[in-house]
Amino acid sequence: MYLRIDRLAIELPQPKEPDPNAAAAVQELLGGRFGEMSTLMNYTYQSFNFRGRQKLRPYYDLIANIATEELGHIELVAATVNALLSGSTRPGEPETAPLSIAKDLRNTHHFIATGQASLVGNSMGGHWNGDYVFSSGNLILDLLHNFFLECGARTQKIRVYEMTTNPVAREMIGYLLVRGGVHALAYAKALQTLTGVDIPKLLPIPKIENDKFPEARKFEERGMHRKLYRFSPEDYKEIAKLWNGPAPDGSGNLEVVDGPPEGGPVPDLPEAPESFAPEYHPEELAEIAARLMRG
Ligand code: MN3
Repeated sequence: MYLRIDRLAIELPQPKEPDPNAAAAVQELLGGRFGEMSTLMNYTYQSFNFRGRQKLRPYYDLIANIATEELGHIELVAATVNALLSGSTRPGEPETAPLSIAKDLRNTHHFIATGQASLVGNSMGGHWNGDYVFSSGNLILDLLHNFFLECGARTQKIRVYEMTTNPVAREMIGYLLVRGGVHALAYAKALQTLTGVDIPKLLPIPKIENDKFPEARKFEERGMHRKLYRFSPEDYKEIAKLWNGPAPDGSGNLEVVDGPPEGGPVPDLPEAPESFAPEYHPEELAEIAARLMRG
């Protein structure tokens, strides 16, 4: 089962200007093959399908716990896409074509299929799909796949970072580079305990440290690259058997933190009357809210 906290993983800055083409590029990190939907669903199904959970508890706990953090990552990337899309168009009567700018933007689906909001798809508008989930049932093979997936995800995050200087996109990418680094190292260490092979030595892929990215460096200075959050009130405690010892960068010891990061507020997305989202006019919304308050 899941509990949910109505906060984002970080405090996401809100953009001064809309940037719908940056939103289109960021979609890859949400619904591309190596996006957060893929890390989420791979670890989720591997945890559902895990055999021998009692004997292999630390490995089950690791996969299940990281899966839960990934839920917060799809939420953060979706919030980034939404922030970048907000204000792309202005309210206006339909005959004035208030959405006309959208026909020349990278992803018209943002303006037709949704009310200027995130899609479960990639930067080219292709849908995320279940074929991206690898759940072989072989523990070493699944962990090896997860290590590969995190390295692929890191490569693509860096490429999107190189495509946009938008501070909202870069803040999100900086944070997820740090968290993805934790997950790649966790899977590498898990593989090392099972096989004796020094997999952590392969990192980082690609061969550029996170501290080259100012937005990632900021989170590392807060020690977030050493912390594995335990996303459960009582469970998944055996992750500490895998997540321990010195951090590879020599900055301190790896530690399990009980509970999620403090995070930040979920931004309140403005209404977009020209997209009929959410349709009601502000006065009507206030009236409905007042009615509900009266009970
Ligand atoms: Mn992630």
